[in-house]
Formats: sequence, C-alpha cells, structure tokens
Amino acid sequence: MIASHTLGRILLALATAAAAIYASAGRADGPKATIEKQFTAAAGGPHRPNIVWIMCDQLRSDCLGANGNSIIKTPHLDRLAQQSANFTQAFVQAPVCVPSRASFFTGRYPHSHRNRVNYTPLPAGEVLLPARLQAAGYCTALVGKTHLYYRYPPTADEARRTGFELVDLHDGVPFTDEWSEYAQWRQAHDPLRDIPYRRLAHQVPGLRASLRADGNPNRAAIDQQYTDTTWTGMRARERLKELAAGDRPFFLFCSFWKPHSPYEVPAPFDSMYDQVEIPLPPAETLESIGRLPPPVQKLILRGKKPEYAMDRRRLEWLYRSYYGTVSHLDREVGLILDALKDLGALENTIVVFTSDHGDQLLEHGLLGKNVFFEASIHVPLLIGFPGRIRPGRCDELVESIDVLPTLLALAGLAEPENCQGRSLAALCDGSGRPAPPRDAVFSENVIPEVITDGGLDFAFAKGQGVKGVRHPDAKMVRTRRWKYNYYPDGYAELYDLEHDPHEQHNLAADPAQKPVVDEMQRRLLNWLITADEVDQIAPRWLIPRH
Ligand SMILES: [Ca+2]
Repeated sequence: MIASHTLGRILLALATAAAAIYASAGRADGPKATIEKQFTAAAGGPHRPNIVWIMCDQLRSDCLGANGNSIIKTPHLDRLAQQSANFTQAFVQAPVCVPSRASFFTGRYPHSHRNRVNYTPLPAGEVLLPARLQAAGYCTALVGKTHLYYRYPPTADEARRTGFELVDLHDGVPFTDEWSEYAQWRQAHDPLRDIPYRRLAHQVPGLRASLRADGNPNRAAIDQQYTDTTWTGMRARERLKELAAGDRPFFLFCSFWKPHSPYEVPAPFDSMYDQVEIPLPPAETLESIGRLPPPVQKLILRGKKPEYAMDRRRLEWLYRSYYGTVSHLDREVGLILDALKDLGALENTIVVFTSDHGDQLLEHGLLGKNVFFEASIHVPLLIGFPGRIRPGRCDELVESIDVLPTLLALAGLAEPENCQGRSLAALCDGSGRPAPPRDAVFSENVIPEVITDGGLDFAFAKGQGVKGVRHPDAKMVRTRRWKYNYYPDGYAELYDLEHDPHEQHNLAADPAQKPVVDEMQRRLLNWLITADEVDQIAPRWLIPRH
C-alpha cells in the first residue's frame, strides 16, 4: 500500500507535469474557449484574405471540362481551374449530404463529428468553419443550401447558430420551403409561381403544347431566371457587393442545390446537348446487382420501381439534362468570378469550388449516391488564391477534411486542435516546403435509405436497426491502386482501380488477393483506432494550470 504522503507527492508531480505540458501548449481553458480565445486574438492581426466557397450538390469530378471531359461545356469552371490548384484526386468522407458537409466544415471524419445521417442534428460541441472565421473577425454569409443544423427546424436563425451572420437560406426540398428565402422570392416575382419549382414542363397542361415532340423530356416548367440556380448566383453577387464594401474580411458560402436530382433543366440549357452522344454506363441486370454486398443491392433495388433497367433513351436524356444543369451552374460561377473581378476583390480572395458528393448516373444500376463507387465519392476540388497558390493540377490523394485546415492556413489562422485533415497549402503554394502526401483516403456511410425506401422514418431499435434491419454502416479505404469497402456481417468489396477503373470485378473473395485484403483491413483498423486521438490525447488535461 502506498503511504498517503507518497501518493500525494505522486499526484502533485503528475499535476505539475500536466500543467507544464498545458502551459507549453498555451492551453489554459476548455477546447472551445481556447479556440475562441486564439481566434479573437487573431482578429486584430494582419489583413486577412476573403474566402468565397462555391459549393454544389451531387457534382462528379469527371463532369468538368478541366478534368478531361471533352463533351461537357464548363468554360467558366475551366477558367477557374486554370487559375487554381486543381486537386484531381479529391474524395469526400461520406457519399451523402449532411455527413459530408459536416466533414468539410469541421475537418473531421463522420465517426468523429457524429453527424451521420441526413436531417439529424449536429452534436453541440462541433464548431463549424463559419463560426471559426466569425470569431476571427470575418463577416460570414450564406447563400443557398447549408443542410447543417444543431436542431430542427432548419430556419435562418438556426443557420446563424452555425456561424453565418448574413443568411439567404434555401435547402432545396419542398418540406424546407417554409424557411427558404428563394421560395419566398420566387413567390414574389415568378408569374408561374403556382407551379412547384422542380416540376417538368410536360407535367403542366398549359405548357405541353409548346414542347417539341423530340425535345428534352426533363425540360423544367419554370423559366431559368426563376430557378434556384439563377437565384443563388444572383443573390451571391448582390452579397459580394455588400461584403466587398465592408471593412472586414469576408467568407461567402455560395451553395448551389444543383446538379442534384431530379434532373429537371430549364431552357435553353435543356437543348444544349440535344444532338450530342454521351457515353452511357453498361446496363446492369439482377444477376450483376446480385453480386454486390446486400446493403448495396438493397439500395439499388429500393422502392416500387428500381431504376437499374431504365430505358436507354430516357437515360440518354438524363445525361443531357445533368450536363445542361452543370452548364447552367457554370454560367453562374462565371458571373460570380466576373463580379469579384469588377469589385477589385479577386486578388485578395481565396476561391474554393467543390461538391459534397457525386452522382452514379446509373453506373452500377443506381441514380444518386450513398455508395463508395468513384462516381459518388470522387469530387472536383479547385482552390485558387492569386499570388499564393500556384495554379496547376495536383494529383495527390486528398480528403474533403483537408479543405478547412487549408483555408485557415492560407488565412494565417491556427488549425483547431481536433482537426483531422491536413493543410494542402504546402502542396500548392510553390513554397517548396515538404508536404507528406496521403497514401490512402477514407469514407464512411450509413445507408438508412436502404431500409426506409427513401423515407424519413428512422425509428430505431437498439441492436435491431431500423424496421428490423441493422444499419449497414460501411467503411472504405482507397489507395491509388486499391479500394476496399467493409460492411458489417462479413461483406466486402475489393477493386483494383488500376486494372478495373469501373469497379466491375470484386476481388474480395479471391484467394490470390488475400495479402491485399489483409493490408487494407490493417489500414482501416489503424485509421479507426488512431483518428480520434486528436479528441482524446492532445490537449484534454482537466488539471488547472496553477
Ligand atoms: Ca448532397
């Protein structure tokens, strides 16, 4: 038994050591207070660059001209790509909106920030990028979709609680229209205000007569000038004028809802690809789908009318519509870049362009996302900053959690202690400083839609999942050559991306690939064990400094 005075001495020694570590790191308060103090102190620092982050929803990496697509017309994004570091191998941490967006804005993996499923709340302790920039003296503005809230309903006040000072909210789905600035604006301006904004022209009796029989069946009912894409661009340019006239650095998050499905597209973009042949993915069969892990099969075959056997003519128009929507978005990006230039703000503004995930566009029989195939997890990522970032392609593997520390580094601000991303600044600022590349990227996916058929009924029984089916909570690790997806209950996928870039041949059960499977499992296990060390080890001593 240790004598009480000895125990006291040990405790004192431990406390002193802890205090020394604490003091050397300059951390005297809890994590959130410390972060705020650091940023408040930084607010009086040198003039900081503005940040314009242009976000879109469901845009694939390969649907930019700058990324090698010779069919799609994206001249303005190509211009931005020429002026930016173009991260050609950027991957999201979740192939669905809310977890992915939470990762972008926290710099943390989904299992760490714990916002795993759409329309679930952000944990109260998670501090988002706009709040960090606001604390550093930035004027922060949101135009469009955020999809991140600490509580329901998704109002402008709730968006302000995430760190946005100026809010023009539009989350883009009918059940959030009650709180949508765009929906209100359209009601005040659009002569066709009674027609829902996602409605197709051929669904509206009064518009059918004006349609060409051989025209795009996905033509939107409403005029392009009243779409949420045009509104988001217009409102962003108006905000930019206000922000550029202010005396604070600004952060504008300009967040487009498109090219998210449904694939309605307004004129004239509906006919832009009329005569164009776009390569389509191979048709899938029940047999080919049956070779996928059960959660992925369920996702593809969900609903009363699974889409995997879609008519090829319809699929052709779907591609033309998606491309037309991207070209519409591209026009708006061009107008935003022009506005920045006209305001004289381009030189001191970091411009980011990316997406929260991609779209399968019927690859592997699926529309939308929620899977680890390249079409869903591989996104465009452009980061431009005149004079600081060297324009050009960067083919290193990067993760979406890397964007937050990159922006903070470029703005001269400290990285949060719990950030799991790595700043990309050294990869693209021409400084020649070493930037250890990632040799693997990770993604995570809970797939509630598998169980609920796309509904929002998330009634959950512990140990039984939803409606008696356990949540398929899957993990992915991807190196340059290999992708390994792990599902609970013994299912897995292994793809050799070098020889099988379209992920057609699952090698997980191939005895010849057992060493690769073992190596990928080791990578997953190491990542799961170590990713949270930033929360649990780094700065969390509870013993006071003095
Ligand atoms: Ca999304």
